[in-house]
Amino acid sequence: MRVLVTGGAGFIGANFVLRTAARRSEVRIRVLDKLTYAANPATLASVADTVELVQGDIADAELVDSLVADSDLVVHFAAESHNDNSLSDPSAFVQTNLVGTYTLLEAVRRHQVRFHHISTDEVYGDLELDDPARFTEHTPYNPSSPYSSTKAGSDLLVRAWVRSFQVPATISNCSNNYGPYQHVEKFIPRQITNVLSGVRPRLYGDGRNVRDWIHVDDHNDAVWTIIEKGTIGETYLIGADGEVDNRTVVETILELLGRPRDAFDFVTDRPGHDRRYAIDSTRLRTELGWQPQYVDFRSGLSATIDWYREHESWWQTAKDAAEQKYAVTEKVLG
Ligand code: NAD
Ligand code: TDX
Repeated sequence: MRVLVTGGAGFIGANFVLRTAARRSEVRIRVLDKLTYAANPATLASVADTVELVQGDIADAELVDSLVADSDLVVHFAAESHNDNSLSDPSAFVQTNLVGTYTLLEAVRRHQVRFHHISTDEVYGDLELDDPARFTEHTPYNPSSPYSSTKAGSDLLVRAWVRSFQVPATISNCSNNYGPYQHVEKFIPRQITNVLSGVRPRLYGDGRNVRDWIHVDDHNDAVWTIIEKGTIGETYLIGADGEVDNRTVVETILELLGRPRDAFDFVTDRPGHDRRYAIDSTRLRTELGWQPQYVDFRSGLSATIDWYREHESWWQTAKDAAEQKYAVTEKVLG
C-alpha cells in the first residue's frame, strides 16, 4: 500500500510516520512537507532508508498531482497549526489550510484516491466551564480564530467534494495532542522547556481555560482505525476524556520537575481565547471499536517531560526562535 502523508515532518504527522513504519511493513510511506518553521526533518532521520521525504507545498498543483497519482491513500496532516501565529498573520493559514486542502482534493478527485483529512475540535468553537455538554459529530461549526476558521473551511471543502464528486474521504476532528516531537511554541512543550531552561512557565489569562488532552499515539491509532473501518463521507471525533485546566497542567509539570507548584507567571491573554474544549468520542468507540491506551494524563505527561529532558538538541534552536516571537507581544502580569 502506497501512502502519501502530508505534513509528515511536523508533530502529529511525524509520529504517524514513525509508528506506521515500525508496525506496518506492508505500507510504503512518502511524506510531502514544505518544511516550514514547524517541521524538524531530524524527527524522520531514523526512517530515512524507508520513508521518502519530498519537500514541497500542498498548494503546488503539479507536484501534488504527480504524488497523488502514485498513491493508494493520502493522510492529510499538513497545516499551519498555531493559533497565536494565526492572530499575528493569518495569510499562510488561508493559503495552506484552505488552498492547500483544495489542491489535494482536486488531485484525489482526478485519481479517485482514498483521502483522510485530519482536523481539530476547534471548529466547534468553545464551551463554558460549567457546561456539561461536550462536542459531538452533530455540534454546529462555530470557529473563533483564523486558525480554526480555516480548518473549519477545509472540513467543509472535504464534505462538499465527497457529496459533489464522490471523493472517497473521511474526516477526523481531534482534541489537543501531547507527546514527543511537538514544537516548543505549543503549551505543554513550551512550559516543560521553560522549566528545563530555568525560565518560569507562562499562563495566559486566568489559567482556567480547559483543554481535552490526548496522547499523539492514541490520535494516530484512531486515524488508522478510521481509515480501515470508517464509512466514506463520515466524520469521527477523537478524544480520550482528558479535560484539564491549563493551571493544573503547569502545576503538574512543575511538581514532576521538582519545582514549587506556584513557580509560574500569568501573562497577557490570547485575544478571543477559547474557554473550554471537550470531546464526546462515543461514536468512534462504539462503531469502530477504538480505545485510548494513555488513560492517565499524569503518567503520559511525565513520559513527555522525560522525552524533552533527553532531547535538548532536538528543540533548542526552535526554542530560541519561538521565545523571540512571544517576547514581541507577551507581558508578564505577575
Ligand atoms: P505542526 O505545525 O507540528 O506540523 C504541520 C506540518 O505541516 C509541518 O511539518 C509543516 O512543515 C507542514 N506544512 C505546513 N504548511 C505546509 C504546506 N503548505 N505544504 C506542505 N507542508 C506544510 O502541526 P501538528 O500539531 O502536527 O498538526 C497536524 C494536523 O493535525 C493539523 O492539520 C492540525 O490542524 C491537526 N490537529 C492538531 C492538533 C494538535 O493538538 N496539535 C489537534 C487536532 C488536530
Ligand atoms: O504559553 C502559553 N500559555 C498558555 O496558557 C501557550 C503557548 C498556551 N497557553 C494556553 C492557550 C490554550 O488555552 O494553553 C492552551 C493550549 O494552547 P496551544 O498549545 O497553543 O493549543 P490550542 O490553542 O488549544 O490549539 C491546539 O489544539 C488544537 C493546537 O495548537 C491546534 O493545532 C489544535 O487544532
